[in-house]
Amino acid sequence: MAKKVNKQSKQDDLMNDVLKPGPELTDNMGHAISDDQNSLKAGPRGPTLLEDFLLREKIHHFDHERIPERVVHARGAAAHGYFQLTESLAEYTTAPVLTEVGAQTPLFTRFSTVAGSRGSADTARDVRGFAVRFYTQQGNWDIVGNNIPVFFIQDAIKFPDLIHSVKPEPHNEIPQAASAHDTFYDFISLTPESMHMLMWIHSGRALPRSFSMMDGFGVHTFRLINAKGESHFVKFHWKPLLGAHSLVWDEAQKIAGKDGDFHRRTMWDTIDQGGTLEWDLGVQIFTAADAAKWDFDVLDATKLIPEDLVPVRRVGKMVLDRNPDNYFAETEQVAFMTSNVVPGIDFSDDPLLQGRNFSYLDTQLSRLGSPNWQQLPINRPLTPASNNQRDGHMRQTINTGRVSYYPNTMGDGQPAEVPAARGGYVSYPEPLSGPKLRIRPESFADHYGQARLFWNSQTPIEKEHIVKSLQFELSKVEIRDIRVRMLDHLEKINGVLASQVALAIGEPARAKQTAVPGGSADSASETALLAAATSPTTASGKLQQAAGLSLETGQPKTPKGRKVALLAADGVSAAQIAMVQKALKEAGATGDVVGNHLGDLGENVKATKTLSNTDAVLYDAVIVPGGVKSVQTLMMHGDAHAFLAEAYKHGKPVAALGEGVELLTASEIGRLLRAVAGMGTPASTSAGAPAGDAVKTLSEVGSASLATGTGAEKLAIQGVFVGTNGGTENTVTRFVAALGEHRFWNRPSLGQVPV
Ligand code: HDE
Repeated sequence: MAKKVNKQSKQDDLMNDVLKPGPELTDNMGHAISDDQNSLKAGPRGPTLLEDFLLREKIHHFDHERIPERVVHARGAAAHGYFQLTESLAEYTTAPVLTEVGAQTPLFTRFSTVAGSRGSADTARDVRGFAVRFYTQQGNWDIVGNNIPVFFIQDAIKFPDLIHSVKPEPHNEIPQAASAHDTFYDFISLTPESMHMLMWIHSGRALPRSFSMMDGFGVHTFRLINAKGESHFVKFHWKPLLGAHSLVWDEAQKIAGKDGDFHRRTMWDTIDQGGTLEWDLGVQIFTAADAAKWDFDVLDATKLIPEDLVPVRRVGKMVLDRNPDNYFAETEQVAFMTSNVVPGIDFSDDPLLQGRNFSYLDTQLSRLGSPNWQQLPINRPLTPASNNQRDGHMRQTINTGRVSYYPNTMGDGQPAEVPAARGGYVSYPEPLSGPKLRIRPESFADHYGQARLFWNSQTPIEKEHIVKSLQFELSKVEIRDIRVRMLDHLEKINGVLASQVALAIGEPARAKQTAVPGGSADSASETALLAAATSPTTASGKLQQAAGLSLETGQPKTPKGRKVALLAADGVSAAQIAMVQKALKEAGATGDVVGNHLGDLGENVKATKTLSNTDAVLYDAVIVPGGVKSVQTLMMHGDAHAFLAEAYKHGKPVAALGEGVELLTASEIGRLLRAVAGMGTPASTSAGAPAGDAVKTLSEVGSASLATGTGAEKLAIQGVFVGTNGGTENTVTRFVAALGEHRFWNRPSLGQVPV
């Protein structure tokens, strides 16, 4: 029977199995252990005895502590939370989770990468899994989605091939968590249906800044069924309240080395410090008649429905606010299934979704090892399961009575079937007919039209990053034929795109006009050329561009959730540190004092990170507070110079206060900043200059004029903020507001920054 749930319900349910460590040590059978550190031996130096049941039990458990990792999406992290409905969809569905406004449904959400194994780095270029389980009154409902709204393939039968091609190559198990290799592009170049998704994969979408800054999509078309039994189609969306934002490739690669746990750590820390991660649930609802009018097929998972055709309606909010107690028991053992739907929600005939409905049930058996995996605490529904299934490995429940069949009279005919009128699940009676065929419908045949729609909808810098990504990945493909096949596909998306990639991999350009690619750095001339490069679309509802596809336009701008490095050494201005920390806190951002050493820097300022244990790529922005001694010390530190140069290169807000301005102007980027501010380059400025001299010289030449007048304004437009001791407060305010801009790509000559 349906049971009323609230946001607390699943936590209460899990508490039944939560085990806190007891005061005394026992083995698994409850025997108290007197010595857990020495095995039982025949004499102090003699052989270990077979009789040692304590040793055997401990090692036996250890030997079997691993289960197979997920075939895909092995690397993941999850959190608990709840969903609250703000707008009823009663017109479309009977599912109370989507009709009871204000009701809070507990949920568990797991984010993941696809290709890498469990220990791989969080920031690989990859689609992110975005799987949400609602523990509803009517049983579990899972939206097992991704952060990209389309998929590589149209038919489930191709999934093993796709995954085999992207996984490490079978002969040497290289490369880990990377698509930049021959087998992937061999397959992709023979699979034109993947071109739309490929464009997303090469965009910033595949490099999210954090889990809380990425969109989620159910991808497939689903159905909503209302009380009259009518069906409407629906696409599910998750829209992050912080906006969707991405890293850049150079950063993502460096983070993989500096902190492979970057995304899971950020989520964990946010929640641990009392914060939340939040998304709106959006729906695109449409009818079969609407679908029939469009020039693409809504059953084709390589196509999206542009928001311009069907706006996304925000109907509720997901809040993640509790970290799991145990990674294995919860995050590793959670077993999502696309087939977990509740009455009022149903499937479409998307052949990818149909295949998934089979796969997820099947995979749990080999991963969790028993048909009783649904009884694991994280998987069991809040509505108790009640049926005649019995036995099997690791059965947890003790089902009483003589009756384990239906129909029966000996058990009073129970558990009894539940008619639809009382909430029993009934599949939508879609009329079906037709010959049995292995065939792809004609309506799935356009493979390039929406790839062009995506391309056209990107800003110039986003196009540049897509080109850079393709240049990088294809240059790693060793077999030339494969590289050339890929260029043929890219040309069908856009000629300039194909040309710029061609130039970087030593092939002739395919468009008349070209620009010199800038290596790994953005090239201004290439970006300018790409700005004008668009292609006519097809299969896009007659749109040439669509809303919601670019990460640079239409995103909420907020400093919330951002992390700032405050570069400091002994003698740093405590007042300025306090001012920055206060402003960050008020804006919902955080700041780490990154010192020349850990701990006390004087006047109660504590460094929680050091120049050698952290890095600019782990922050959204950097600020250098004043304090003569502090700045003199930092001036001597190559790491401090590199910190600023790297943050600047990645387009992040950079600021300096008081004497801190001296470090900024003396760093590698000082020359560029002077040029921007229209001040020329003082000969005495060099990163390697002795500290005392540099500070003195630069004080005279630089900071005052950088911090005021038109020079300062020119810098501010590019996200660089300088404040003399008089004007620090205003500088900090502007710097913190700039965090919401995410990146400043209008900085000239970024390619010249040598980090
Ligand atoms: Fe999955 N997928 N998938 N997938 N998928 C799995 O299920 C599969 C697809 C997605 O955090 C597996 O429990 C097939 C699309 C996520 O635990 C497996 C096909 C989308 C997760 C499986 C697809 C996804 C998985 C591996 C082609 C986006 C991780 C372990 C028909 C809409 C969920 C497991 C978590 C996991 C099969 C395609 C998303 C093997 C056969 C499309 C987020 O069953």
